[in-house]
Amino acid sequence: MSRTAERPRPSTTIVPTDQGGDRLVAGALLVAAGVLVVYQLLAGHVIPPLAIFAVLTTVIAGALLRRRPRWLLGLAAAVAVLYLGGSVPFVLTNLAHPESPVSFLAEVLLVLAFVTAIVGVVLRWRDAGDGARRRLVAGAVGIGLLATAVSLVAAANVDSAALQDGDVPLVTDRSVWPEEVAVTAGGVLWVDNRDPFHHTFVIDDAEVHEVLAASSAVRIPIELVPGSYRYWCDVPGHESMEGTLHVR
Ligand SMILES: [Cu+2]
Repeated sequence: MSRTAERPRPSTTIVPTDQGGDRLVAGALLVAAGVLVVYQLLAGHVIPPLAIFAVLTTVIAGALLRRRPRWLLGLAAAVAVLYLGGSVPFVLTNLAHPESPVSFLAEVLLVLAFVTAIVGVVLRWRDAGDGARRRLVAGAVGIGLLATAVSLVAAANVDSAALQDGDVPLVTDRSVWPEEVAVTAGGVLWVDNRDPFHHTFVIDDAEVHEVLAASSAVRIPIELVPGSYRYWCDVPGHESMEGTLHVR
């Protein structure tokens, strides 16, 4: 009689399968990838770091859904930590402007998705059950809905200034400003932000710093000594938005 034939396989060789845990991490990464793609479509141009993370998250999510070696989960967590760590300045500025719903909510969703992925990996490694995963998802969805409500209320309260006779218009579109604009001393500049993101209108030499909510305009009296001034947007990543204001 053979005893070895019926001996169960040692438990150490059994790789625990937890498809729900892997799907949660993969789903969170796919949400992040989707937000990154939509954000670039709305911006109207490719933003290389965001494009790289969109590809990375999609590839890792796809691999996680097909096979589940534990190093893939480690890679998923590492990419999430890398994104959150590398985007701190952008996250902080976008989260500080709920009145611009597109950039605010994109940032909220990205943070929630990557944090969910990281916590999902931890839960997976701890072999936590469905209950813990459900609470994680419910918490993320709840915060997302609350953020949406806050942002919509803030956006509804933005006052946008209308163009008045004699105003000199300065219109930004797809994060580009005209290279030059001329205004007479004592005149008014009507700065119109047509982007779904907030911008700032800054003239360092004159201590001018106006925040422009998404899809809104402000009127800025130009009380400056005639001359040329550099204006720019100091939102992180928008440094190429600049031009010259000629005051006559
Ligand atoms: Cu800007």
